[in-house]
Amino acid sequence: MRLSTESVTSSKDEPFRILDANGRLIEGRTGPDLSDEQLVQMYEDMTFSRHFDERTVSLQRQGRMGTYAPVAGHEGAQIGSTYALDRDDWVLPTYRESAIPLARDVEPSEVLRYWKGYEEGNASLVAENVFPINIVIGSLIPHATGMGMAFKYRDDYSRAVVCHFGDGATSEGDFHEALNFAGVFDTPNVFFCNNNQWAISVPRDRQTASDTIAQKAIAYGFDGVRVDGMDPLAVYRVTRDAIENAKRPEDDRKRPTLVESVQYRFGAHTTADDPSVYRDDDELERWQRKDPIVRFEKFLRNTGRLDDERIDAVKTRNEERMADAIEAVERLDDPDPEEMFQNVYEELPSRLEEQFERLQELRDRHGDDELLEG
Ligand SMILES: Cc1ncc(C[n+]2csc(CCOP(=O)(O)OP(=O)(O)O)c2C)c(N)n1
Ligand SMILES: [Mg+2]
Repeated sequence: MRLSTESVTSSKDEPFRILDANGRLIEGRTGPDLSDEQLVQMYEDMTFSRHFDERTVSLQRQGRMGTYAPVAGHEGAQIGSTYALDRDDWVLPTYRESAIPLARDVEPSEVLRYWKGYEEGNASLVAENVFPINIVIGSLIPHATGMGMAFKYRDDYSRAVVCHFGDGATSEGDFHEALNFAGVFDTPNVFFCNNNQWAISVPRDRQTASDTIAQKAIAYGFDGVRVDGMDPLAVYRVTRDAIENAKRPEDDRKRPTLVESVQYRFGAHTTADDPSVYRDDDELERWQRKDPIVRFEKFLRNTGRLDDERIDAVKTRNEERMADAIEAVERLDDPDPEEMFQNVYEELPSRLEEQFERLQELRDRHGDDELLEG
């Protein structure tokens, strides 16, 4: 488990971190190679993500949004790793990573559009080198390796491919196949595991008997590293190192890296879940004390980059940006339910054909409004 510079020091028990709980640089660690402006923008992106989350959950509760998977607790991991990307790199997020397209300048209304059931919202990500989101656990990982292989075949060493997935995904065959191929074909991949301790109601210790997820990289012949996912600066550093390694491997190094980002989801798995039935409030409170936004805000205040006035300005901008996005998405007509059957198969398999016909019958008999209420 080694990467260049300081992040090499990450050990089994202590994930690599740069900031302590009070937002101070840990002794011996250096700050990131980001300008003051970029650091404050990073804070704005993290706080916007939190606001986006709160508003979207509230809209879902009011019946104005579809099922949504909250980000809260993951902002440091998502924004820190996204800031480490170069413009031409690709990132493959899961359903939990709404902050990633937002930080890559995808319009918030497009991200909302996806969660409201419009496939077009997903398609718009591609312009910013963000792969379309899907909900099938682990399924993006072989695509990421395939993308890495394609760049290598084309002798294009200017791009890395960063793929996100959860701790639960590491139990899927897709994870193992993808990492095995990446090791054998030495592809420019960063496999970013958001270990948030739970896969819905399955705790991390029921997911794998390995001490760490990072150590699984050893079996595939490349580096694995653990990072504190609630420290955006540490995540930035580790991901940056991994991306640089993917593009400029030394002779004895493999290009791919497995990053285990150790963090916690504060909210429910999705708006269709109730975490109080399977996890303790104490655990949640312990992790809330490491809130990545509070910690980063302390760092920016301690170092004179942020004050009350600037924070208020960020808050106002976030609220206006989100209000505009909601207005834009609510101006659209509801998506056509027939879209559920499009864009996957050239020709519908018979089982889906039957379901499609059944939908037509129900629409004819009841009309869409009654159907949705029922
Ligand atoms: C192949 C597959 N199996 C099961 C599911 C149902 N499912 C949705 S989310 C989830 C848990 C995933 O947990 P994890 O990978 O840790 O990601 P997290 O939600 O914690 O970010 C499961 C089992 C699915 N979507 N796809
Ligand atoms: Mg998880």
